[in-house]
Amino acid sequence: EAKPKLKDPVTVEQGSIDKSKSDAEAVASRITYHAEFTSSFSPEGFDLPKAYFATAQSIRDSLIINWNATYNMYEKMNVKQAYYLSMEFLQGRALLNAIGNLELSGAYGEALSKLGHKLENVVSQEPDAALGNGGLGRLASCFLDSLATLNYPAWGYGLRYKYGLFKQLITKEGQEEVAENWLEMGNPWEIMRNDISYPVKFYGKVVTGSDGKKRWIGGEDIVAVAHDVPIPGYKTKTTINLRLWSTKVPSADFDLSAFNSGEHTKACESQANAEKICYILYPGDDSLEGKTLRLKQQYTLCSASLQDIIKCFERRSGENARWKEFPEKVAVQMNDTHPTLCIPELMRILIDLKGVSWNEAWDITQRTVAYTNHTVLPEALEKWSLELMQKLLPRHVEIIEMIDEELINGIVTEFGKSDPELLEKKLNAMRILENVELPSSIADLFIKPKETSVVDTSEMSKASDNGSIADEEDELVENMEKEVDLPPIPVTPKLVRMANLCVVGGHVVNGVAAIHSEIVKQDVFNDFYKLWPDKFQNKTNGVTPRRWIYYCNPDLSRIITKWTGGDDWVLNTEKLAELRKFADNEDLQSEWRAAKKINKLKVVSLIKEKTGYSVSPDAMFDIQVKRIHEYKRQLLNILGIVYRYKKMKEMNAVERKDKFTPRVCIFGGKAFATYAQAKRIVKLITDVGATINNDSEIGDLLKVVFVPDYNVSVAELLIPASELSQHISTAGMEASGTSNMKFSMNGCILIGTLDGANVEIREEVGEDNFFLFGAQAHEITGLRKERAEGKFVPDARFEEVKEYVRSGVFGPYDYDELIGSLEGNEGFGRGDYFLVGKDFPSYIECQEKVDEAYRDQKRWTRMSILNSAGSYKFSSDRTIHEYARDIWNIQPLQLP
Ligand code: GL9
Repeated sequence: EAKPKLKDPVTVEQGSIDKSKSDAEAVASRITYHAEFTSSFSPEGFDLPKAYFATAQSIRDSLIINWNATYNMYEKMNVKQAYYLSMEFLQGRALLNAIGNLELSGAYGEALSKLGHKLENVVSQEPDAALGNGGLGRLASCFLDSLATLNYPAWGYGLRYKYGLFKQLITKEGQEEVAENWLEMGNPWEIMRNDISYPVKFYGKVVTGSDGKKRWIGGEDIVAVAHDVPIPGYKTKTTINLRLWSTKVPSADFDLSAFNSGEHTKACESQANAEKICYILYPGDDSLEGKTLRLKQQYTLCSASLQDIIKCFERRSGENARWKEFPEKVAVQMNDTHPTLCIPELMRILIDLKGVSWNEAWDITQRTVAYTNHTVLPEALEKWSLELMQKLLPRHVEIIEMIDEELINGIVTEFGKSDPELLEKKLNAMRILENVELPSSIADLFIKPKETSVVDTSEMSKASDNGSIADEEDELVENMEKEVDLPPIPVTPKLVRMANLCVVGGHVVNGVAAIHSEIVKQDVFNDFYKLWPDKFQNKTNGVTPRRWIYYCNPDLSRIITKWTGGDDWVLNTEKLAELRKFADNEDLQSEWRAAKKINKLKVVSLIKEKTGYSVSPDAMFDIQVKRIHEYKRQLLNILGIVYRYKKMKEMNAVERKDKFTPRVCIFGGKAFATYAQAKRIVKLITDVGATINNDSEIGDLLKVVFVPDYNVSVAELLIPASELSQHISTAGMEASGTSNMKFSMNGCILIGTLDGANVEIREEVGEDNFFLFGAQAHEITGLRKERAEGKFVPDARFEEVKEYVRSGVFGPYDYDELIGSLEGNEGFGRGDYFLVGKDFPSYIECQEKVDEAYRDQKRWTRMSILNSAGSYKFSSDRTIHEYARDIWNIQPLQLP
């Protein structure tokens, strides 16, 4: 684009863009005002980056006005408020969403075109706010959108990471990671609150005062500073807040004399130490330093947020503040176990600083907090070294020990001492502390010596679902392995089980899809469930229809609006069901296909730009995008493709065309930086792509592309263009999945296992409109056992495909470690733990059905329409209403 100059005189308009003036003129003058006065760009020119900042700043004014109004209303009304604490928020871009929610799209489009730019080009200047990893972080962001839209009094709390989730480069070697410097040019969406900061302490010691009270003193002090990100609701003034903490040293802490005597690095050390807490999400935790940093991050989030919440409670309640009423004003939701320290932190503040008794503090804490579980992978359920925690948070460990002791007493009371074996089993499963001696009165019941835990040495345990804590066991075992001759010494590190603490300390535990919540009750936390059945709930995930249909798929949205008779489906997704009655209507069908084609064309360009490959928009777009993980089985997908390719090569051109539907197989997703097996999968996909895409015999019949650096913005392009999407995890392992919902909403048909939310999606869209394959969750344990006993006979087609990869058709890389993981019976790391071989035959047979269905475009379009129509349950608005009603007990409150 040419660089237009700013010619118009600047008019300064303060206050909100009122509706009468919300025309292009008013908006344009607001943008030019910011280009001149607020922007951090040089005065000449008005290029795209500058246009983006000025545009964002102009809409930010309106957001601030609404933010303030919302805030003041909450202050005045003193209603109960929910606080969503999460280490991750995957916000993506904000500009289009803000303009759209304020119903200013037309005005902004026109204004920008007057100023020489297209709105869509300006919008695409914005870097993604990638303060998250995958589904868990994106869910948090969808929830904020729904909370604001539905006018619920609620805030999000997180950390302001200086670097977003890494940028992924795809090179000849596979994935490479580089830092994502998303704040480099500044962030127009945040308001730094210099007046809102809290001290956060680490290390030090606990002393008991003459009054018998405990005090945590000494140690390292840092300060957490608030950065507020306004979250506008759709078609409402309600603008809630995402408060992100950054860290620094207390201002008095600068060592001036060291600096003046030339020790510059030393003088700046404490500053650097404090700031690095918020450098990146999930810093590598193989080292003790890495583990310490992660624990500091978690504690910073909990401590700063709770201090803020408590201050707000005291301010709003004034002189009437009564601690036992705290849970009537405050609901704290812990997004997974990362914010577990909320529990001992709230206890500490109440007891040590506010003088509340232990029993009352415990009652308040339990009634205030609730916990969402997002994964059943045992290696992803966080456990922290007790020793590390004791050093970093000595007072919290005392409190956790107390809670553990009370839990032990409770378990003894419940189960009695008459059956020591049962009692021991219960204590082992339910205690918060692991490998920590029991009080002697109870330990005496068990005569036999304590068993030592079995140590898992596999790579898998390090590559947990969210890159979570690989505990000290790994380190110790690695060291042990080096001393070849010595028999392994049993290792029993003392650990704190964060999930158990969450279950004990909160009033509700919820899973994120029906099948997952059942597994949570029947398996992961079964002992707790039997004891407290009422504590356990299901809250099936959802996604915001604003971002995930309305803004990312404008062409489809227009069609939906036309055929459902209005755009109220954006708020009431139940309206989507009305599309059902037109599923066979030829006019709708052809409009539907045309919209898909437009979206596919955008992706054709994206693929060309990012990978250099040319793909045909007439082929079926078959997509799998999600974090790369063995349980998500990208390996099954790529091996299916390899099988397809091999069969094609064995046929002549006519046979090939007859048998196969042309496909573009698209992959995207990041592998955790230290997860070697996941990185090998990325490498295999790109190698297979390089071979197939350059095979002139195959041409447009099959293409395989890996779109680098998958993130929210890329998803917004890929999802509307997809026709088939893959959700093929080993049954029982994907807690929910949320992209499956987005795909279905956008008229994409799913191929998947009966796992996570797939189960419910299939129920809603109808069995005929979902491609199902694979073993079921209840069969998995048996199948694994069968394998381990050497009873599994692999399908010949699976053997053939592995052999083909090993033969070097796809290049010289040694795939033995990857393919070898699918072989043998030895359990983790080998022995096909994720049952790729078991599901392979049913997967490729299901893919043949997909080919057949696609050949009949009428049938396919009908299936596509029925997916959108049946997806209405998966709006995060529905999910949020359920949380508000069943867990938080909050009511909507709207500005006049
Ligand atoms: C996850 C689950 O794996 C997903 O199945 C689920 O949809 C989301 C949201 O509930 O939570 N749990 C989890 O730890 N992650 C998930 O995506 N991980 C990341 O987000 C990195």
